[in-house]
Amino acid sequence: MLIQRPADIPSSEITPPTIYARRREFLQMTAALGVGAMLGVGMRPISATASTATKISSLQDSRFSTDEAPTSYEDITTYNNFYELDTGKSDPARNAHRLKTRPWTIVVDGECDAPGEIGIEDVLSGFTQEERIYRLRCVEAWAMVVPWVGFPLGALLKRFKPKSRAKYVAFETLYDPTQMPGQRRAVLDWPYVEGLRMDEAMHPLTILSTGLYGELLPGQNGAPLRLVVPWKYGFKSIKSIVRISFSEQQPPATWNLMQPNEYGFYANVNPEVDHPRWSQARHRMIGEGLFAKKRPTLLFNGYADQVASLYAGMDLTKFY
Ligand SMILES: Nc1nc2c(c(=O)[nH]1)N[C@H]1C(S)=C(S)[C@@H](COP(=O)(O)O)O[C@H]1N2
Ligand SMILES: [Mo]
Repeated sequence: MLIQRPADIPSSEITPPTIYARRREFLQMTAALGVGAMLGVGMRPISATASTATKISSLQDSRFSTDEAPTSYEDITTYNNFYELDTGKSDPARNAHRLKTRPWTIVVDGECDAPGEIGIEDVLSGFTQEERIYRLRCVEAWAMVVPWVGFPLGALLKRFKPKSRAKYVAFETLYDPTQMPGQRRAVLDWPYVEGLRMDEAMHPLTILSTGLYGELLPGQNGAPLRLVVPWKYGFKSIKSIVRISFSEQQPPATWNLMQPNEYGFYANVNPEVDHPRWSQARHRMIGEGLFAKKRPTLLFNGYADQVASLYAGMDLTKFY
């Protein structure tokens, strides 16, 4: 969430030669096996990390995907905001190995008839995993297009039978300074928390993500389970979730608590509402380089047809 410095722009826009070499090997291998046709959109070229990543089986394509070209796997996994793994954009990728994501349990409680918990393996096998290519926009005027793997948050929420008085859903990230070195300093008020209104949480565009590019999520992107809300600024997409609670009252949200005049609870992408320290009217695509032309930002990040009705009658300059 810090102001972007030119040094934050990754140098990974050029695919390193070793990756090309491995990709050639892989192509030769798959051609020999007669499975070359399997290499389609959404499959990434083999890279140095491929050997450690686990493929997610029986993936379905989603009708909610954008047809924009996805950002490279390298950029998506090396240019991150995850302050628990430190504040530099390349720090999370370096520190992700400290995060232990198995076993992993998510507690679901609060205003519901069937509170309980669910293990990550049951999340992976119990909900249909879809590939959804979403544009995610961070608040500091950069965006990525990410082939997420995930499933609708609403499908999980329903299992715990929310009561009718539950008007909001609160989320909490793991707190464990032994695994998350960033939590040893009070950069933020730990644990990271976020919230959605119930109708936002139940909206089919809102997903819990378990992976990207067909593989399990890397730690730096919020393994093993993170939120993705494509019409909101990036900070709403809370990572490494351990608790989900239904509540009657609007729950606290880390950045909103920290700087309420800069980060609202709603955080809907809105070109007309500037951040006090920068314009939000245009944005840069990560991977296109510093000198590429910025693009105009769209209301609700381009998802207005699907979500504008959720905010009918609300003054979006007040509820930013
Ligand atoms: N727990 C936690 N979740 C978090 C953050 C964080 O620091 N801690 N950063 C947020 C911000 S500001 C952004 S832009 C996105 C970045 O997600 P990405 O690294 O997968 O692109 O994660 C969000 N979720
Ligand atoms: Mo962000």
